[in-house]
Amino acid sequence: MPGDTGTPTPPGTPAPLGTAAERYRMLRLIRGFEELALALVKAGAIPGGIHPYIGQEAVAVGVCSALLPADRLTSTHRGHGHVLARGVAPHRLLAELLGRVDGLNGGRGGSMHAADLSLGILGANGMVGAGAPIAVGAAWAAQQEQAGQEQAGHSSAGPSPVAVAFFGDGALNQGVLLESLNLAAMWRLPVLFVCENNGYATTLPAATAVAGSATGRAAAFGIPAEEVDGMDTEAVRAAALRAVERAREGGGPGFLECRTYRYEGHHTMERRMKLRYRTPEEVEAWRERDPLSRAAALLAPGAAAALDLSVAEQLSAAEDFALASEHPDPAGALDHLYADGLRPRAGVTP
Ligand SMILES: Cc1ncc(C[n+]2csc(CCOP(=O)(O)OP(=O)(O)O)c2C)c(N)n1
Ligand SMILES: [Mg+2]
Repeated sequence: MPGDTGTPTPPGTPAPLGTAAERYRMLRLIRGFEELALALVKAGAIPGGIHPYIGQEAVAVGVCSALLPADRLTSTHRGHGHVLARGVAPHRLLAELLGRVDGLNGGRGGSMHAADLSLGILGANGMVGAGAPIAVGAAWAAQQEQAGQEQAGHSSAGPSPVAVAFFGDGALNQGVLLESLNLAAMWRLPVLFVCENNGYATTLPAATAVAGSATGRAAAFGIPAEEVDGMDTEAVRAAALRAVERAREGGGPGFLECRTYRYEGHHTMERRMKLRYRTPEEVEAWRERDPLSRAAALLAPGAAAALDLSVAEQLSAAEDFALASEHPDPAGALDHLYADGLRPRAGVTP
């Protein structure tokens, strides 16, 4: 493996997020990762560009800090923050964005399809709202397993795993989300729906697209819902802990609407388009509520600067690692498509 990326954590080890310092470090890691990825898009090294998560870090860190190793999550097209906050090493995710063989998924998934089953990450997802039914399925599986263990008389089965579905305000009008809410409520599934309401679906303001409210949708299905300041990691964490603990105890699904904002464009392509759907004043007002400054203020003097330095070193090693990794061999383009190997078309010799 190229590059010195420090002591590797064993696969399947979630990121430690139990202290305010660990949560600050993760916020900084996600911010720095995204800034590095933006630079690499500009340099032409990341095919297809990315959907930057800058500004929304408190949601990923706050929610993931409430999870246990056996929990599962589904992510979105704007998923780097969720994947890093759960514990994927930045050098593996960066190599994935660059399409290299040492990437998290061998460079085959890229930005919108990062997955790591050892961490319960059931995948980022390019389809708006599509992670919700997957999380509901994972929660149903967990509920069935738990019931099976109880029936078999295993009283020490441990806390019941939960599943988290992250999605944006754009998913609020997708039928699949409403179907997922319904099933989760009917079957009292241990699933947490996390709406990252950043005010826009691409360039469409939620204010002109979403009738009623996000929490009102959950309430219609009898699902307890909370509105949370999505720029405040500790507020998100507290709300996520409340919902997750209730779900583990058999109390059924929960729903958080995290009010947040993306500082960058919807996608890196937007930089070239000169779109004007937000005013500079609006962007600036949200930047003043930056989740990193708020998290740094909770630490001892000098602590944030020391963590910034260690993150910068980690990301520099991640960049070296990713850039030194090979591109996949085109001859293997059809590998991994089927569980039992390549099935050639009739009459075609592989
Ligand atoms: C089912 C579906 N419809 C449309 C799109 C095109 N699309 C990609 S991102 C996006 C906006 C998503 O907005 P939101 O859910 O608020 O997430 P955000 O981009 O704000 O993080 C749309 C419409 C898609 N990927 N999938
Ligand atoms: Mg949005």
